Amino acid sequence: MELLVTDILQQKILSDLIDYKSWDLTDRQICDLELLLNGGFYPLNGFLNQNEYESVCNNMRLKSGELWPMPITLDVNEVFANTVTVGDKIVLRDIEGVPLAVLEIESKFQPDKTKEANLVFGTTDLKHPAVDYLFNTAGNWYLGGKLLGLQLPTYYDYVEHRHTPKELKALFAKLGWDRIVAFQTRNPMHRAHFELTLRAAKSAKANLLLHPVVGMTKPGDIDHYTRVRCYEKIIEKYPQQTSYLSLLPLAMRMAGPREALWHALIRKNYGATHFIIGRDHAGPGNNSNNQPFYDPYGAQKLVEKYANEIGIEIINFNAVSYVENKAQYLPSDEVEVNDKVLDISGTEFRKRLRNDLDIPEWFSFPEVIQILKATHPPKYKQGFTVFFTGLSGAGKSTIANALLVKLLERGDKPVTLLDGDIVRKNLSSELGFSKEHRDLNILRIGYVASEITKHHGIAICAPIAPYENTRNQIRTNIEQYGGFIEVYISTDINVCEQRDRKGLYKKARLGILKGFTGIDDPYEIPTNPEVILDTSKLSVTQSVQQILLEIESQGYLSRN
Ligand code: PPS
Repeated sequence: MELLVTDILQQKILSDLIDYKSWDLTDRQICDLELLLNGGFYPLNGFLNQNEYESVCNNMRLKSGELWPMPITLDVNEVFANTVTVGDKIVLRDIEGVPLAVLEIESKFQPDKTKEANLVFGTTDLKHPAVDYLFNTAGNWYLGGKLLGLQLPTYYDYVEHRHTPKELKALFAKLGWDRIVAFQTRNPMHRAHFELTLRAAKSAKANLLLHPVVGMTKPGDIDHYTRVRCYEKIIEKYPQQTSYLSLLPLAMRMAGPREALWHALIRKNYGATHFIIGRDHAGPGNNSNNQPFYDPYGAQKLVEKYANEIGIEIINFNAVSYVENKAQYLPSDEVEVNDKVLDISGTEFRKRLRNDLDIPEWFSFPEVIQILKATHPPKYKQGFTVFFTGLSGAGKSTIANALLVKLLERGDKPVTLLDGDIVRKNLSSELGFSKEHRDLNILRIGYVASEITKHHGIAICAPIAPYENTRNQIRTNIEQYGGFIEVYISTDINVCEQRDRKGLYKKARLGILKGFTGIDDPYEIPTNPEVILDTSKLSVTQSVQQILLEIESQGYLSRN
């Protein structure tokens, strides 16, 4: 059931909006709001209030007793929470400020995040993406209440593949499909997925709904544009008029078993009658001890328990494997002792993609490989960032400039130098040297470098960047797109102070300049830099040579 108001009511609400406070929704909240409004999260009628939240976390049920395993909450920061109170109406807006819904606040509370993490995800390990999100991104206050939907978020990409539950159900009715098996995925589909879905549809005597998630998936996943191009090729491989592709704007939590139950309920809302649960459904990979977060068959076991009340039939599927001597895919329990099973691991597959090596047709369709190869260029075609860090006067700028010249001489890719002083003049002229301002300065540099890297260029950054956490944040962002080579200029502070080219150490010692790095402001030594250089022991040429060798050994520069 959709929560969107009628046009007349919408006009009235829009004229009242001026009196309401506004909350700008985060990417995840926009996904959640869309499914709340379009009925994908039925029976929810808004963001959970405290009672419902506790009931969902503890029992996977709403107060009414209905099954609902995932807390859907509107998290806000303390500053905003302090401006609103129970009974208020607030406007929820998208990133461009378009009002999407009005929330009537019924409940405002501070969650016990540790408890939530343990109950919902079974862990407080920050390697779990949703736990990390909970502790490091989500606000500390939750607002709960009913929603009045004004409009659904607008999309311009793949509009033809996007459907609300109502639209999808109407389409199935028109096509005369009354048995529909839904397949969830957040990855490009290869032959094994194709065979598995085909078998599932055949065994259920049902039509197939490819229902990939295009909202938020696991950080580091292949972007949805690339994936949808692959799905468009795959859907053509199924027997005609048996299968349909529709995109689901869900923000996944990677919560394994609980998530599988949630996925099944959502697919029921979208009109599916059957849902495939495979091995390690919605698993987030390994924890900090290198152990899987969830039992690979935990999802199947949990959903099984609720089989009688979920209202959608589950098709459990073991992994399928390619049996070379039979030239076909078989479920693992049908493989015989003497069969020769072929496999290519995820890591091996990525390596082959990146190095433009052969990927056999039994593993994936050539059309899919072609799309993936185009978006995974070999390393020497990718961009990278060389990120210098070190004290003032350590020699960052000198080496960065010499590296710039060497890279320009080679001419492989366009190079941009983001030196500390240049950035402070052009990008961050209003900033000082407080922790907050330094972080902002470094994050801006990191953002520009990530854009350069994404577009296959070379960024050389040379700020002090004294804080490890901020440097790591930038690394994570840039490594999605290409290389990140951290170069720690380890020159001792005494040497830097003796050099004192700008006379700043002297001023800092005299107390005229406050908060100077290394004197009365901290410098956190990098734990795992790719290169360490002490400019009191190495010449500029030697230093640059070491960096070039590191870049080459990582494969980001061609040898010819
Ligand atoms: S940071 O911490 O990364 O944002 O610093 P950065 O943008 O690299 O700017 C450092 C240059 O600013 C001058 N300067 C200071 N440095 C450190 N601490 C304080 N308080 C300070 N005030 C001014 C200094 O010249 C730095 O340049 P380099 O090239 O590192 O010597």
